[in-house]
Amino acid sequence: MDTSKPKKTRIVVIGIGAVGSTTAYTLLLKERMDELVLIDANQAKAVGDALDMNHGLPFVGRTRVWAGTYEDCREADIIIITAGAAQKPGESRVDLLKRNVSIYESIIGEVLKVNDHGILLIASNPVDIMSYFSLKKSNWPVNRVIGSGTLLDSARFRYLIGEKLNLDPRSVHAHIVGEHGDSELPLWSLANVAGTELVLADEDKEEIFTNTRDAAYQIIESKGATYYAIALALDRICTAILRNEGAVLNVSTMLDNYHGVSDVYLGVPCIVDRTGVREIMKVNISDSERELLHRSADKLKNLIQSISV
Ligand code: 6V0
Repeated sequence: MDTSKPKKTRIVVIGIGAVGSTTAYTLLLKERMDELVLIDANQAKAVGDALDMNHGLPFVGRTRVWAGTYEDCREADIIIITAGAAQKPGESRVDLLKRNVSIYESIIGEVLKVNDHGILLIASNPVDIMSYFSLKKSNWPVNRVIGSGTLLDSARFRYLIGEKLNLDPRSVHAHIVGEHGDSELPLWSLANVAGTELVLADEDKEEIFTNTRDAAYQIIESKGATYYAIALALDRICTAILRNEGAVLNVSTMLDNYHGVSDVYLGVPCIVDRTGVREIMKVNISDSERELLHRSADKLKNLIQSISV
């Protein structure tokens, strides 16, 4: 009889601000892991959040939650990084770049000292570039460095299509790809409900996509930050990994001749399982979508050059 105890699953969240704390709380409510570790430069915030969440355990279950140190990354299966500066009203995601790169430089360096087997799940913006930087800095296999990409944007897109057609967004299959940001693009050529093409007027499509792309600006304008939906998106990715699902999710990954695009992280449909990004799905796209994808990639490549990775 095998008496060895199964390994406990551990998720570490680094950066316990609006996104990190909401993500941690979402993971806790859904009982995704045995151990949840919170790390923040502002240790008091992590300690307070861990205490607050622990007081809720009698209502949800027996997850261990604590405010930790980088040493706790040693046993981590997934390390979610949401540390960084939040977007200010009117500030573009790319303005955050230089501030966040120096924060990541130190965080990834600390993680690497103790962990060489986990999955890095990157959420800080600009997420595609922070993911690219994390891959280069860690030198981990590409499948284990994942950006949240356009998963959130695709969720917003599906929600808005569902609203317009009076349908449950879970029944709407539609993808936003490219940068998580201003140059993202909708793959209308693939959007469907039960394999049936969407019946939407051009003006409706235009309105749906504009509201998808600009959703973050709208929310930040009204309450300063976005965190509920991204927390659910990060939970979705963690679930696909921990349950070895093989789920198709629009995460950000390194592209290698994807419709002619290489050496850049972009959100595209990927198969996600225990290994991380198991496979990139090379979906058929139209010529105009291909052109927009290239434009999105070129924009990010120019930015990557500005941080000389
Ligand atoms: P926030 O509320 O300011 O939290 C950031 C946290 O990071 C704070 O608690 C800081 O103390 C902490 N922090 C800063 N430096 C360090 C460090 N060196 N080590 C550890 N912790 C540190 O920001 P918020 O939570 O709103 O946003 C976090 C990041 O997520 C930003 O870059 C956002 O732009 C990004 N988002 C990404 C989304 C996506 O779809 N990928 C969606 C929403 C926000």
